Amino acid sequence: VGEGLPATLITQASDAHPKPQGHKFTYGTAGLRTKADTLDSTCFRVGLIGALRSKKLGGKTIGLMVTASHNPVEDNGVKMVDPRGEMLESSWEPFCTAIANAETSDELVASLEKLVAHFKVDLSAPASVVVGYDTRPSCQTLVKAIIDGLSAMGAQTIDAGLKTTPQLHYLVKCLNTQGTDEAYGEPTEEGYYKKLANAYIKLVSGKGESAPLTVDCANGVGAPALLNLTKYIPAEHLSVRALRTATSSPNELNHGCGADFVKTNQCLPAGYDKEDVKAGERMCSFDGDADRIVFYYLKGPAGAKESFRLLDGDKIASLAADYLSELVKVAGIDLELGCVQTAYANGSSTKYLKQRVPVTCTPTGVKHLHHAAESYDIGVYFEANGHGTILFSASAQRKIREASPGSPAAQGALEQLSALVDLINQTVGDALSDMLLVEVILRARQWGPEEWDGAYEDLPNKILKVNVKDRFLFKTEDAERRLTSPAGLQDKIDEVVGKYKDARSFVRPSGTEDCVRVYAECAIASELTPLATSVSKLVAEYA
Ligand code: G16
Repeated sequence: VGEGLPATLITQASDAHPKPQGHKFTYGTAGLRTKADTLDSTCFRVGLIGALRSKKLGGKTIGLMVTASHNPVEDNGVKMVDPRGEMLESSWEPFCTAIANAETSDELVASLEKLVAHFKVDLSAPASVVVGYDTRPSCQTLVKAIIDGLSAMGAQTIDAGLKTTPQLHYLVKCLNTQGTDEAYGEPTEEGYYKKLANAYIKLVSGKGESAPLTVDCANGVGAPALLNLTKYIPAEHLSVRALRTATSSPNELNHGCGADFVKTNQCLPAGYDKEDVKAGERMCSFDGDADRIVFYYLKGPAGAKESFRLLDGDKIASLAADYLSELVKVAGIDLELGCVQTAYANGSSTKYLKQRVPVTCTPTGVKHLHHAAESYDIGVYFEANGHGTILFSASAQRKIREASPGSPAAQGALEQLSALVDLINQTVGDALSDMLLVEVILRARQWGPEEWDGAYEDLPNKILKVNVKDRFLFKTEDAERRLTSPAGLQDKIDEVVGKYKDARSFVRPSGTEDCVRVYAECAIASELTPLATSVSKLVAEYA
């Protein structure tokens, strides 16, 4: 108290990281993200903000992850992680945008002062920030800019090095809970692998040998992470064939592969026809920072488009919700399980889930889903694009630990639940942890992908991107299911949608790419393209 911002140090350091004049940055769906060559000043400023956030929380460790996840290699960004491993508290977001957009050093100091005053940050408190990054070539310079920001604020900096995004979230939670009753794990990458591997081995032991799983690593940081994880799991329990592991060819990142490519195009990664993929085999794709996963398989001959079957985030949610509900029932404990989805969830999945458990819909972005999932004892949240996890509340974990089983079956279910609490990365969606979760359930049920796929049939669906001059003209309400601006557009969309059977379509600005997204689904496959293109045309007319 009484201490001010180190304005001279900030100004001097800021001069080495000038803001591109006139450029507008926005804190979006997953933090600040745009073309990497414009991000130096933003990263420096994110370093300053990270230090202030840590000070605000009395020196708890904050995480900064340099990545643009599913975006192409020329993009980059920063995801900000709060002490329990969740995304930055949303009330800080507008301040981040204002600080990133301050044109001069004086404006920068003034905008930081506003944040300090608004949140009553005690500047004499210590600050600690852990920084990780993915495989993008631009990361090194951007991490240096962040560290300059942290140094100007006198924050303690922990360089975590190359990490997947969920590993960084894990580290943050471990660092903040070590030595307490809620200790989350050993705060090292090795500790992360050991925690997942030990839980997984407990869950699959005695369930027979694993059939091979083909993993598309998106040519990103998931490739070395998967390789490291497999060192802790005997091959009889997990047999993976890792493809698209070319991390030293930066242009290959997310290129024709990865979870976003597979989900958006609803096809195999490019070139898989030459990779000897067989009908009925399980395959999955990570995204560029390994926080998303989608599964898929071929029902018929390779090469035929209609053979491809996607098992996306919605299908993972249904698989997990069913399995966990059963375990809870057998265990004989009283826990409410609920699911959280976004508007992108396929209508069939929502219908399927709603017949079984409570379902909530939030806007896009794990930050929204995560918080909604916290209101259940067991909160299953997945975006259709494969980003998701499962949260067990503190009281649910206690009930699982302390329950006295009434039968050997109940005891088995409680042991499974307790191992699942450790297997599932409860800080954020995690491709590696989710991959193991799906493997556990399929092995427990003795299912192949076809049995899993049998839960419900997806409505035909499509996501299109429309490039517009100013995507911020598009504003939404009702969990992004309806537009409030541009005026009149929603009525036109409703008119179009009304012409098709069981149709749904919505429009929203992307928070990670410079485009507007159009989602469309309907009952009759041949009507899908006319529906999606009509809505896209309307968007272009109103833009
Ligand atoms: C990020 C978010 C996800 C979101 C995705 C697309 O994913 O973490 O929650 O679904 O962006 O968002 P938008 O449609 O706003 O561009 P990632 O994997 O790129 O970090």
